[in-house]
Amino acid sequence: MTASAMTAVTEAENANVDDLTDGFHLLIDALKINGIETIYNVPGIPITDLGRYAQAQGMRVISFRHEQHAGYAASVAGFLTKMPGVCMTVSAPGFMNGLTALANATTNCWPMILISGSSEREIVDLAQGDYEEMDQLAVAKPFCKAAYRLNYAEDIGIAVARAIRSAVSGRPGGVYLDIPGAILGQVMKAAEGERSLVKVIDPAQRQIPAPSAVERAIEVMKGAKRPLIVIGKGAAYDQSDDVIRELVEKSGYPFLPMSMAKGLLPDTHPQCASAARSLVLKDSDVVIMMGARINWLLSHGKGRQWGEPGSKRFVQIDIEAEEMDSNVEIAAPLVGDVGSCCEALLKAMDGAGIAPPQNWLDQVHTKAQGNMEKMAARLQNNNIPMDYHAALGVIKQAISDNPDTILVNEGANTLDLARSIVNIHKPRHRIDVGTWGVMGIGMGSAIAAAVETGKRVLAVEGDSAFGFCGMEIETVCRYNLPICTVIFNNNGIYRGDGENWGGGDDPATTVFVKDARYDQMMEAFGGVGVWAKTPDELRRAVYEALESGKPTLINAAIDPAAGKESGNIGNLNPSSVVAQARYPQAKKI
Ligand code: ADP
Ligand code: TZD
Ligand code: MG
Repeated sequence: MTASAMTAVTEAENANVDDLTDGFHLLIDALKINGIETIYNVPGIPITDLGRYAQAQGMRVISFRHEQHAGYAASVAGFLTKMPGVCMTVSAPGFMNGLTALANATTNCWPMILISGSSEREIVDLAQGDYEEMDQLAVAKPFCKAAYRLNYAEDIGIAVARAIRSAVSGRPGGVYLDIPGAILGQVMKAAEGERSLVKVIDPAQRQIPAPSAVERAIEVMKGAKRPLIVIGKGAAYDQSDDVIRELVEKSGYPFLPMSMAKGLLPDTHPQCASAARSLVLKDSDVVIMMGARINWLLSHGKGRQWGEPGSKRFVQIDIEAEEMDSNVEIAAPLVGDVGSCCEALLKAMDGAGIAPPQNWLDQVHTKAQGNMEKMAARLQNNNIPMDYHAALGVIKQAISDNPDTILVNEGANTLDLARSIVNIHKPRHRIDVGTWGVMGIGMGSAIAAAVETGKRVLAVEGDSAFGFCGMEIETVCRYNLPICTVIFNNNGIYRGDGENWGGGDDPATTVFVKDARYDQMMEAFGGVGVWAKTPDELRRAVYEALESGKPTLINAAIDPAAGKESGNIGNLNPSSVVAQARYPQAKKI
């Protein structure tokens, strides 16, 4: 301990307890003065009392069954609110469970702070075998944007401020804050403690693009014959919904929303080109990327999907300068926040004669209409067992009738088909597997969405995806959250009809227990459980759940033979001539 800290503690010991504070309360106060009101938590040594005290001090503390889901909840809170979501865990194993979510937050560019208690520093540093011993700070570093450790209670204020600023400034991301348990019990004078708190001023300042960069972008746009705007979840995060819409509408360009940018402009908007996705990606000549990375989700901007090599010029709006030229040349990089870049473009567009040729718009419109009509017919089917389209026809209608509902979505076929079928009507009303395509985000995301917005949530989950986070339905019931979980139960991963290729008694690697009664799990916790085998039963149960707001789980029986291997991304599975020769079954997938 520093000399000044030692003096402070000695002085504190001689003072009246009413004039004192401690690490627990300083941490709670530091979060609160910065507007953080919710902690996503799993209790245990050394942070059990921290959760209790936070609740006592008026914070909302949502205790989960597993840290990974508390972490996913915190990251989604960050995406929805532009403030870091806070996840709190115990040391080593709890910390490691939360780390996946921290890494996922960083990958998705969402602000989150993982606060983990840690063991006695002196013992950890000498590797003397403390309770849950681990050098957590060192472990966390590769997985987050920044990592800090506190050593004195008097530093809590500055450490929390630093964590918040790191999480939300520039490209947002995950931050780790290591709290050795002993610090929580450190005592200091309340007045000094209060002075040590730091309120973070304007941590995510607007970043105005350079005027020359705006001019360059306008020049590229002027030459466009077949323009396109791709909107990503960075734009959804930015919350400049009005100015984004103004830019899209003023330009008249067709737009393609990435999955979590759906609803920024409604999917039913006349300029929405989702139903003509292949056409616009292949044939466009100028593409404006707005808060969307050109990564695997867009085939790295190359290959057949993007048409002739060299046929595109990209304008890219991103807060992170280093993102430019990550995969392809960016003709006009615009470094800044989406709102400021759109405002600057809007001003510069005045009188610049930017209007897409009508024949391009007609071409896109005709293609989209044709595809939508084909799809509409498939969504009406009444097949039993249900296929994905029949079940998603119900979900699509339910969201259209209840557009304020937040849709959470994960799985393979369950994800890919829902993403293209279910229209989203409002910004930040779709949360899914994100950049990594990670399974198990569903329940944490649904809980955060309900807690942060107070809205109804509909979580559409593959049965495998649900299995990664299913125990959190107890959390949903315990906090009585208005979440309706629909499990697309096809008895397995991708399909439920796989066979053991060795012919043995063990089941195939991708199948689960047939007709598992997930609905009964929900009933075990006092929620509403429904086993729905027809579109009508599914419809009734979904509408009732959205009406009542009661925690509900609908076990929707889906044809085990309806899905495709890996949904829409089967092409990413490695393969070899050897394997194909050895296993005839490998060919038919
Ligand atoms: P999607 O998966 O929807 O295509 P990505 O997560 O790949 O979107 O891309 C989001 C991009 O948005 C990231 O490159 C990130 O740096 C950027 N970004 C995040 N916040 C902002 C913001 N406020 N303004 C501009 N760009 C942002
Ligand atoms: N583990 C994690 C954390 N993330 C993953 N993406 C996977 C494993 C691999 N995986 C997928 O990419 S999708 C999927 C797994 C296990 C499950 C698909 O099955 P499902 O959906 O039941 O959720 P469908 O409707 O049966 O396709
Ligand atoms: Mg499945």
